[in-house]
Amino acid sequence: MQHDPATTVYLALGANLGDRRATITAAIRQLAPAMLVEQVSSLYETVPAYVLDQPHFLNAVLRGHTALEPGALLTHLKQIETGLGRTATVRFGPRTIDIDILIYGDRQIATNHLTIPHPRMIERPFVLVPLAEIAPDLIPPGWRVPVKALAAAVHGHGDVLRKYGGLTDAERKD
Ligand code: PH2
Ligand code: MG
Ligand code: MG
Repeated sequence: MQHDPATTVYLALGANLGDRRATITAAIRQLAPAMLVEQVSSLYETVPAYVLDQPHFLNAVLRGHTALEPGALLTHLKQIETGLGRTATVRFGPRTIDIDILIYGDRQIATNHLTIPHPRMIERPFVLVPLAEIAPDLIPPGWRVPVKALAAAVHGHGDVLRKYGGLTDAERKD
């Protein structure tokens, strides 16, 4: 049997400083060649969670395939964040770009610096709504219900304000 070394992963992207759309687009392009991006959700304007006194976010979720192990993927994502001007600020505070691993295949991981599936995605409308757009029937490892069930519960909450189209062809170009 042929062995496929690539694992399906879901990433969440968020930005609330600078040109949010340009930064998210740049981040997605920089995932290659380490990750093949298969589908990107629409971009959503969202109300900030946890730290309320900060600008609105633009959020998206994508599905990709990678041969990188979780730790190496995390390092790659941190390098992209740094290259796009991310600097250390307060936890949950404003940032030019945030790229989080939501799901890594069927793996459940809990180490000091990485917990997968993402432990707070379950409570985040700004993750659940875009994720349900591209993977409504997905049941994340350890969950009992599909993403769309939880997205439906938070939808209309008012926290996910507006939906923009996905990336244009020009934004996608290599
Ligand atoms: N990210 C945070 C904290 N709060 N709120 C929204 N709406 N979107 C985010 O991506 C976000 C947030 C820390 O990662
Ligand atoms: Mg985050
Ligand atoms: Mg992060």
